Amino acid sequence: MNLTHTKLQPFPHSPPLTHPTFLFSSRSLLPFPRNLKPAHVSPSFLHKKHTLLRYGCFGVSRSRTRSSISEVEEEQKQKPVLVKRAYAFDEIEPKWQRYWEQNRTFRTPNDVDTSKPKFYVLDMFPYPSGAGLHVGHPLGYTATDILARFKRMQGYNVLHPMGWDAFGLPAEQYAIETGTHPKLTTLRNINRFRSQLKSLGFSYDWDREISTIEPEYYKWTQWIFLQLLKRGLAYQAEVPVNWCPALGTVLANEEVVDGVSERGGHPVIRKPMRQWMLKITAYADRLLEDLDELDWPESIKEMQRNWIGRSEGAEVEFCVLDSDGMETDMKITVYTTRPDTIFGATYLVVAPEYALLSSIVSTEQRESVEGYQDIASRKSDLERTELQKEKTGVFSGCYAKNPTSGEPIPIWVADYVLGSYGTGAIMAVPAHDARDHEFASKFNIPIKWVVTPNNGSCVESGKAYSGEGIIVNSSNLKVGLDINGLSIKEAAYRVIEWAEKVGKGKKKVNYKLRDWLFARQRYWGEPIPVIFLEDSGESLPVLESELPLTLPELDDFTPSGTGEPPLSKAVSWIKTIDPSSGKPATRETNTMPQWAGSCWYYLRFMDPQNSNELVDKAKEKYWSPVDVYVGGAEHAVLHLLYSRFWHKVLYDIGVVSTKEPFKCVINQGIILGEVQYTACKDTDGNYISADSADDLGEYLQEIIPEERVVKSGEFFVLKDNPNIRLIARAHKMSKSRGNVVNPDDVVSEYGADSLRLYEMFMGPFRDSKTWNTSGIEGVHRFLGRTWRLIVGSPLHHGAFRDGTLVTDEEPTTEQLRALHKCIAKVTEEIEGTRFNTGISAMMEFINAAYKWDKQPKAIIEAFVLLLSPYAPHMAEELWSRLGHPDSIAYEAFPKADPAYLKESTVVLPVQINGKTRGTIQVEKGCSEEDAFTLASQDEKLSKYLNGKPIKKRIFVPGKILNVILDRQNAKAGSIQ
Ligand code: ANZ
Repeated sequence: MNLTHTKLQPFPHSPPLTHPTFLFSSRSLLPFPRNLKPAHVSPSFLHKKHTLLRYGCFGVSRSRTRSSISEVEEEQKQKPVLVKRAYAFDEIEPKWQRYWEQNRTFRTPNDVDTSKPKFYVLDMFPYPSGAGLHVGHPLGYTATDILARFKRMQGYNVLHPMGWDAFGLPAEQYAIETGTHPKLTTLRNINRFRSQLKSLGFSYDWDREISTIEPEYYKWTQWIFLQLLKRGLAYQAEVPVNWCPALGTVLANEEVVDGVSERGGHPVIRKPMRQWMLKITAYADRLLEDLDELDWPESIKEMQRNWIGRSEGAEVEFCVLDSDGMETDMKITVYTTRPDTIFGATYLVVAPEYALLSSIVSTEQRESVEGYQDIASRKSDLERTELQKEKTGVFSGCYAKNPTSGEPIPIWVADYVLGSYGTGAIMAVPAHDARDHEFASKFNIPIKWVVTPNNGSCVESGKAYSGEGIIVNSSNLKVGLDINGLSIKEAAYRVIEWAEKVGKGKKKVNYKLRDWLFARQRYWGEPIPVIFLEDSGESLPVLESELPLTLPELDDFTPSGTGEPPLSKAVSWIKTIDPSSGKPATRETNTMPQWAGSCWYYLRFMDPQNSNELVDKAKEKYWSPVDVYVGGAEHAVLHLLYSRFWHKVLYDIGVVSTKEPFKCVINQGIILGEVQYTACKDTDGNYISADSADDLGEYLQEIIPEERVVKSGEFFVLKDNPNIRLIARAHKMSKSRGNVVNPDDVVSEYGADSLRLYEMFMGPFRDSKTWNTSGIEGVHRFLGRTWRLIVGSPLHHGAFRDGTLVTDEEPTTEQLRALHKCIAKVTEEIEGTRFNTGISAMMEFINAAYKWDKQPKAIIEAFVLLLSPYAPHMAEELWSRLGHPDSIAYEAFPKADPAYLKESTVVLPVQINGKTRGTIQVEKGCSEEDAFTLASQDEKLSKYLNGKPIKKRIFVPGKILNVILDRQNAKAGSIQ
């Protein structure tokens, strides 16, 4: 697959930068001809700018505020609107993007000097969807870019790559609907993503770009599969899938909504089919233990622990009885974490899909059991457990013997027991398990208490007691077991010991984690490198030397209708010969799931062109592990667990040198759409306050544009009627809501540096935040101020001068103090990934610098270096204007000098006759006399002090100055 980049023209010598105003048509946002000067713009039309930004450019739904904004829109259609550029980002940014591209500035050479420290910073690579980037993408990408640029400047070898997780369902669905080959759609989307990312100035090493759909890449995905197969970690099994008879296809979980197909709403059932599975369960313990070492958010680690779900208990056999109550050869083995409660097991439950069910069910009950099995087959595990409001079940008509009490207990079939966990059968103890209690109460099954609370209080009969306690009612000398009086822990131990002795059970550790279903009945995925001999059906791996096994070309991607994957239509591809026996064989037609390619891509970035190995050993040793991995919290479990699993297998076979792939994982927060204000109205159309709307029962809602809203205390109210409180809510950005912000629009309006800065400034990196257009205007103004401070205001003809305003003077101590404070803060905040507060520090610096008469070069250069990871385009431009011929990207990041960080002045409270009347700012070592002089000169304090006789001064250096006036003399003086 050809992923070569489009050739770029060499960039022309940079033109003088033009006037900082830019004109857009309200409809198209195309620049107006330059000769249209601001003088042509009427003031009323300037006033509309704000409205345009809110409702025109950023894709905020027009329909949702139809009535309120239609008027404004109508006016906008008539007139062009002025948008003020704070500086000429539209010229600077493309210029530097071309420079970086032509000079391959961010290329990490293959032969880096490995004596230098390394920093591998990675984004979760995107699925290149047809919608292009949304503003959520640049949030994480800007953060990693800042880290990459920062570390480069600190002398690290930095690996900062980007690629595409490009197999997937949407391209295939689009192919089915339109006949367009998924490869075409995917490549088109990749091109769009790439150019969008480049327009944001990210410092990726594009020479290392990879895509999971390239045969040179998936050759190694297939190679890993063969290694798993060799070690018995890939196997075939009959596993239930979502089968839609009407569509004749297997559906992915995300294509099934409430038990019907998302497309067409046809019923979907769970049907067992031959599938490839990966034995992730063999790694369950290691996946659990090694979590402790990782610098990951505790919440993700906890989610992974729960997903793996280790539980310790026992398997115990219950003998099935015949209709005469006699023991048969049939046994039901249950899994329990509470063997101590076994005397209280008053019934057994088997899952509807329990394999032995048909052989135990009585003739009378067969019909109702089968009906129940059919209904249960349509439900997902979630619907059967968490979402199920009321327990359901049917009696099997058959009994088993409780091995401890010796009593016959009924066997029920219920879907709250899952076939896929434990043994698919449980001993139900209604006295001590809430689910069993609910079930037993509903079906009138006896409830027997076998645990009593330690404190001697009685158990409540209305619900299960699952706490600590002492065992009661649990002795049967006939079977040699008496656990009465023991704690639940001791009792559990004793029951397991007894079961092992009499051959009726054993200790058992179970995991919630299931083996990974590793096959899809789809076209657009990696072919599974396996063939089946035609005569015996035996499966054999494709030889490693034959990899990659490329995906055959197909014109028809529709499902076959029989459940056979679309690849079964590639008739000539399927037929093959087993090279070792020469026997005819057919190829596997299932493809790998979407997770496959993303399981190991971080390794390929270390050595993307290697055709002999997945990754060169020395390169892997140098770059592993990924130092910082940034992405959405939605990948907390599956992606991160699957890659850890593959990584551990690769570790075991010597391909990688570390036990874990990602040292530190950070989840960026979600960006919610702009806050939407809604007013409530009664049925006559009168506004009512949101706090009283609920009393009204029925009321209408109207979306109110921000211009008509003001904040009042902690609430938002209508500007023209503050009694009307509004509902303010931010929603997830979604196409249907129409609140999606397109980063391209922001870039063309404010520039990439402003977008980058804004996304970092919105709030703490890991928190969810709401989009707010005026926030971008704020950071854009800051960049404009920075530009004007260093370059100056535009000249009379609108263009900016060449070079800068900086002077060669020695900086003053005050200037050095301001700079080093800023260096210390920005460094500390980048290291702590608190990017927002780093920006505040730079804003403070610029505010301070505006008060200086001169801008010494040494100070300004250091500031530009600080700014460069955040706003790299502007920084490069300023750096070159400051006289540096090379890129700023590898310049040393400034270091704070502690000598300038010490606070040299203190604020001293001044008391007059014991009452604090004001403060003065004094040097730290300031004398009493100097402090008093300063106080007497202070505007506020002088009126208490001047001309007044003083009795006493109390001065505590650095803490307080207290002046006691001589009242007596003062009075005497006035009499005289
Ligand atoms: C008797 C009992 C008594 C139980 C009691 C609990 C409390 P975890 O911790 O999740 O592993 N169980 C076993 N297999 C099941 C299945 N396939 N579907 C639904 N439930 C199943 O939970 C293990 C407990 O969940 C087991 O211990 C079993 O109920 C139930 F006071 O056995 B117990």
